Amino acid sequence: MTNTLIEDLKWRGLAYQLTDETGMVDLLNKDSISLYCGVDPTADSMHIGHIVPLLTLRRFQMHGHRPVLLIGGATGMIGDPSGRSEERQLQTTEQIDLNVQGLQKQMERIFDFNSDNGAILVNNRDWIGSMDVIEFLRDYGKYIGVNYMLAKDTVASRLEGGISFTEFSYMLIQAIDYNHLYNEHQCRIQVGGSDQWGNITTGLEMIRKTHTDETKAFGMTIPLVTKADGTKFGKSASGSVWLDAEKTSPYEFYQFWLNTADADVIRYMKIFTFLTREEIEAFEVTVTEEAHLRKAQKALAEEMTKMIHGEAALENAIRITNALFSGDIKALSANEMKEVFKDVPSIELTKEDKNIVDLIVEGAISSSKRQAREDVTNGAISINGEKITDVGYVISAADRLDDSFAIVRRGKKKYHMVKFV
Ligand code: 545
Repeated sequence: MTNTLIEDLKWRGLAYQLTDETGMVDLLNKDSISLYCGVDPTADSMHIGHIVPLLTLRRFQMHGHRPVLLIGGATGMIGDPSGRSEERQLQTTEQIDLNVQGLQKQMERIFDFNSDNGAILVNNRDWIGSMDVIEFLRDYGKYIGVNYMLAKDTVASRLEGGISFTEFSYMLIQAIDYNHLYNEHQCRIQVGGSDQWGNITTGLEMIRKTHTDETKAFGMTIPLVTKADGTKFGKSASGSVWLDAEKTSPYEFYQFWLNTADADVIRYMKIFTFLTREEIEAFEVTVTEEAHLRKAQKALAEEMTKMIHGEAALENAIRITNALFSGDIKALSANEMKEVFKDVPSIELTKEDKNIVDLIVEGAISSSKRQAREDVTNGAISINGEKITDVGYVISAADRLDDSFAIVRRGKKKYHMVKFV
């Protein structure tokens, strides 16, 4: 027997490990279910690698199932050893509370909270925070053997280098969560990245041990997103690609997806977008037949920017991209210029009126005074998108954007930022 959702997840390359595929197919064909995925508030924003399991939950939601989104206010106080070779630094409660708020806002962008199968947000601090040590050890600890825990990858790989009792116990808390959500929200599947396999299966063990009836709970992991050239996915020149617009601007976010290699773009469309199989297969044809048009990259960048930052931010990102491409940067606001040109070579000059030739010589934008004069008369120099051909032109306060900088372009594509201090 098959199930259209599971078939779709497999086609997208999202089903890495399933604890019992036949059982899961059976369950999904019979019922609408609830399922969950957890995120620990170790940061105030997720980056694009973190959202793949959440997007997968959203796919379940589109098929009529209910996503339960767990934010780990309790587990975040402990620190998941999964995928880590060293002990984590404990975080303060204040920091965690701030992070919880940030993450909550980001989840709201991905899910539908209002329909009949609207998403539910939960925080494990609500049931773990009030549990006492005796209850923990008697009602839960008793069911999971230390040898079982020692055999888990995340612990076994740390035995030599050392692992605290705190991090060793982490899997028990996540297991109690699954048990709790199985009872309280009828969650039947837990989804996570491949590093979560041990935690998820410990949850299934806990559910089995604390229920006498035949339990029907499953686990599923998502593969790590890879790049065809072997480098790490999700990094741009300036580091991780965050969902938070303050950390990664919508323009940079758009650019990140736009720069996807042909060898990766179709795979990413399957993993990250809600475009249909037919639509993605049509893009696959364009990648082989008219790759230079980069239609798939544009569609991927649009879908992702719209989903995370909204329509208006997407339009802005496209406008900035076009302005840079045509060289017509007059269309940009001072803030947009500052952002777009933050990585071009910059020089500092004092805040005073300055002749154009002197400015480009002092800024080493042209190589000599003679060259600078020639560049200006030839029309090769522009200030803030305005061509300057008069060698007597004086850069004054009127040319200083925000009274602090100007963008000088030499030739077609060489941009410099002059900072006035
Ligand atoms: C806690 C309690 C539960 C169920 C799950 C958890 C969280 C889980 C975990 N997950 C990771 C994580 O990263 C920090 C995000 C920064 C904002 O640690 N124990 O919270 C990652 N997760 C997404 C994927 C992951 C995983 O959020 O599952 O594999 C990364 O892709 O590492 O009851």
